[in-house]
Amino acid sequence: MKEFLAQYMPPDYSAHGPQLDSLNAYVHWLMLILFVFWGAYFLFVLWRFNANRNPKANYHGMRSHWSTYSEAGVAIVEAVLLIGFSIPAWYRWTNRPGPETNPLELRIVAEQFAWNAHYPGADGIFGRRDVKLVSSTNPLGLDMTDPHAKDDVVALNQLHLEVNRPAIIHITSKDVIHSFFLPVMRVKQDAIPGMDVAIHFTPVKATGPDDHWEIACAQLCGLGHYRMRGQLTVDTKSGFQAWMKSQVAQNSPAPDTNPVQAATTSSPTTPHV
Ligand SMILES: [Cu+2]
Repeated sequence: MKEFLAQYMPPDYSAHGPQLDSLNAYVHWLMLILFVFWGAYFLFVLWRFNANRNPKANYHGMRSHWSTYSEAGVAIVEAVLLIGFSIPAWYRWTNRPGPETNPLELRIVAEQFAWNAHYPGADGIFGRRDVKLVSSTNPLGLDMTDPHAKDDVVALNQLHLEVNRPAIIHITSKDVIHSFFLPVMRVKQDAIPGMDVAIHFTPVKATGPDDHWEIACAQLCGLGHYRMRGQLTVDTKSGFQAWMKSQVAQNSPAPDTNPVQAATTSSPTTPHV
């Protein structure tokens, strides 16, 4: 089943991805079994309680305790699903990688219709942000008088991560609800204004020259939703550092350009690579 479904899925390059694909296969098996069982039961009932076979209504109904036992069985199965599967999965989901794994921590701030990636820079501390400072050239309202902000890197529609290094991404939005979706990482999380939702995952493959990995918006967020796309690049350690350096060098855009508009009003036929 997993192999069958994989034909219709994007490739999977994250550490937790195979588990998620296995769960997807189990759910499909379960649904297939339920479909066959309930379909057969439906046909049985049509035949068994046909009006020709039962010309007179039965006023007593079922007298066995079969339904009580089956309901207890359903309750036990649900308890196993909750205690045995959901709670451990929830623990893994909420348990962020510790400092000993040297995670790469960054923010993604969604807006109509772009993704802003905010890296804390060499000091590892995010600069202060103030909504009053938000402008076309400062989409995150970064306060440049804050010493922690000086080395921060803000990238538009570009997300660079490091291979085999856990990433912790704090997801939020400036305007409406968006959904941050990295198909090849098996990651999807709503970006909600006023909330900071941290997700974590580990990319296990660096982007090759022929790979085009997308950041998609998976929530209908307005007329420009279809063009709210970015590019995910997973670098090697040295490649990531080189990219960081290049971003620090060009961190101050010219005041008369609006990077969001420039990137998001490009023709829809432009290949997003
Ligand atoms: Cu969106």
